[in-house]
Amino acid sequence: RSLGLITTDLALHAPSQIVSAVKSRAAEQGASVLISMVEQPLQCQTALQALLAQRVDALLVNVPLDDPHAEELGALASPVPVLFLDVAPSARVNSLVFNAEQGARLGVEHLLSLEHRNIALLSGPESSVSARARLAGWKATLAQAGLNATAVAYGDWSAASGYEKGHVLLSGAALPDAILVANDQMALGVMRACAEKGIAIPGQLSVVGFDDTADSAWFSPPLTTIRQAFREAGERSVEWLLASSGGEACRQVQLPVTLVTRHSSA
Ligand code: IPT
Repeated sequence: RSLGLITTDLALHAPSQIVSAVKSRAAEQGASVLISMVEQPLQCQTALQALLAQRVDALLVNVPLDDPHAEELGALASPVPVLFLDVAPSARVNSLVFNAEQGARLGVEHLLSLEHRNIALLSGPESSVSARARLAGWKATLAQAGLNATAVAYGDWSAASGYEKGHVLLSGAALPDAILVANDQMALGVMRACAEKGIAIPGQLSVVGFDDTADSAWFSPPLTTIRQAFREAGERSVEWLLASSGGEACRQVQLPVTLVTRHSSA
């Protein structure tokens, strides 16, 4: 059996950890994985057609896609089953996605419990469904606490953008008490910006990331973050695809995320 995997930039930690899990579980099951990396969502259609031409039995797509785009790809592949990893729950396709809003809520509630009130967000790109859902969760949780969600900047998931936007968020007249950063790589850049500005983490600023990729426990200080169990997601995707024969009703699974408390928040 062979699986086709269409993925976003593998230089990013989260997608590469998902691919690693997919590859090893597929190998255990005697299945091969053909990987196609796209730089933009628009390239998905070409990638999908190329994989279908190589007669893959099922497809996994880890690219942030808006509902109509995902639905179109699902229809194009039919009857070959496709599972999407980065779509909104509203998309009428098979999906296995982490609960992004819940993740942002857990992060903000943790910061509120530490008595922080001025909680900024360093968001992922506006083009990403998951980044938008994390932003919505941050905003909603602050609103429920009667607080304003004003300080927001947008990065591109890279540490470099975290560094640059971290400088922007920290150069206003009043320093936020805390920053929820939409992924751990950007949090690494924020920490570097803080070090340059002489801002103590967690003394003057608490930082909470998102992902809990393998390096995050080794940041200095070790990063408090929202854990997405990428290995489990990759393994479950393979199980699902190998068991699916196509033509079944849509199956949508939402995976919970958890708060991992380390030393960057106090
Ligand atoms: C999401 C990661 O949280 C983020 O760090 C970045 O790598 C992004 O992917 C790339 O698209 S995880 C995704 C399954 C929502």
